[in-house]
Amino acid sequence: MNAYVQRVLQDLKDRNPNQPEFHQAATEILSSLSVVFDKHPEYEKSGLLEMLVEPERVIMFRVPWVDDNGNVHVNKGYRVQFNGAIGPYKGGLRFRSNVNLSIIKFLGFEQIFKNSLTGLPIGGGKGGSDFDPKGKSDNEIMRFCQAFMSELFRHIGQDTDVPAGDIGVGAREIGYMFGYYRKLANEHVGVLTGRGLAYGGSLARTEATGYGLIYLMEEMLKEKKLSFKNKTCVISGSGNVAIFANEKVTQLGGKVVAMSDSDGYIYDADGIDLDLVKEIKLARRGRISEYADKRSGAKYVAGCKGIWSVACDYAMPCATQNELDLDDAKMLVANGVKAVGEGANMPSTIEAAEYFQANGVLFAPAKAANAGGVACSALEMAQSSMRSFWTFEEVDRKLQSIMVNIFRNIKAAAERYDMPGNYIAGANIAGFEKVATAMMAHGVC
Ligand code: NDP
Ligand code: 2IT
Repeated sequence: MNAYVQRVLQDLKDRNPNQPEFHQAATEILSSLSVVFDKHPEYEKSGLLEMLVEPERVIMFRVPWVDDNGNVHVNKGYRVQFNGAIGPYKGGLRFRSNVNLSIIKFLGFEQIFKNSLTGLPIGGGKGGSDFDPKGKSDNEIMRFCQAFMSELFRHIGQDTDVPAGDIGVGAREIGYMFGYYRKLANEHVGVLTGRGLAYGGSLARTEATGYGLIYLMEEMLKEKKLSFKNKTCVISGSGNVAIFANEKVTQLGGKVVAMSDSDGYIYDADGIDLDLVKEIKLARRGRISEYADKRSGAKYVAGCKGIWSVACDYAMPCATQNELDLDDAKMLVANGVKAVGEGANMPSTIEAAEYFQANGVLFAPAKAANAGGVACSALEMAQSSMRSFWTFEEVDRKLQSIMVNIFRNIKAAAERYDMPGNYIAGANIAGFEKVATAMMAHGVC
């Protein structure tokens, strides 16, 4: 590895102990960038990498709220404004009990390069809370969202930082947070994305991450003259990304035979009935196990990891970080998987991703493959600024062309550095280049 890159990576680990997810994301990205730094010694003189790995601002705050029984709870709130060189900070908010600073920093760091890959003017940020929405009443969710926004509102703005959803934050939470932002700031602007259509949202934002993943994979598959037609797919998760990835695969003639949630997975050899999954997971916020109660012929298996033992042509991890490890990758390869597309952020461990690549599996890394969500968020920001709306077809067409361009750019970057087919390196390099150019222009600041 380039000596400068190695030194900054070691320093990052020493100065940020107990942040394993952040170390993992930084290791993967910086390893790929080594070849770029070999060619650009001027970056070291400018301290570019030291600035890049340090968030511009980390906001941590308490979120006190009262449950339906009158008990007081105090959660941790986070917003990491990682890099604003190419545009306002942009990235989701995650509400999940395991959220901590390491997870928010890994997500924020990834987001810098992902957002750059979209070709749109958005910087990288991420936030969230260790609040667990499971089992909470609507009123509890509303009070929590209001408490969270009562601090966050002073740090965000349509030209400063524009949060959106992620795990545990969907249309309901965005609605409550937007309502409270508007009350506190007294302005109706595009300060959050993923808004409802009645108050400034964009058509196709709900579908965008899942659809975008499949659009990018389609383009990648074309390289080997493959498509989704009559192919068997496994998609982990059953949230926003997983559901709309399934919908697009099905539209393209593929068959999804397994999906999961954090408790276990379902297998349905006839192809999963997506309307039933939507009814269980979106409409009722239920458990995926209920699917097997309603469909004879389908089975439910406890434990979400087992999903990778299901044989498939294409696998799409769409749940969470590190959900697919080396053993899972070996199982998938042994069962004949031909392509993997990451819908979740960093779902494969470094070893698993390397194993796929070493065994000839087409591999679309998260920061390229799931960029459709944030890209569509940027389209929502554009529509808000114009005070106008595009049709579903217009947004979908723009999304598709963005995903095709991302694939072409990551492919070209990998080839430029003599690593044809290595889309992990291609995505990291292509995402980095624009951010580096902007930061060099801005000087030491
Ligand atoms: P949702 O909250 O809608 O769904 C999350 C799904 O993943 C649920 O099925 C959930 O199961 C499952 N899950 C969450 N944590 C775990 C875990 N520790 N182990 C196993 N399963 C788990 O979130 P999204 O669909 O929006 O997000 C999924 C992934 O996609 C995340 O990595 C997110 O960062 C990424 N992403 C999301 C984008 C978006 O626009 N929403 C954009 C780009 C990336 P359960 O029901 O049991 O909680
Ligand atoms: O990880 C992600 O890209 C997201 N959760 C979406 C972020 C956004 O601003 O739409």
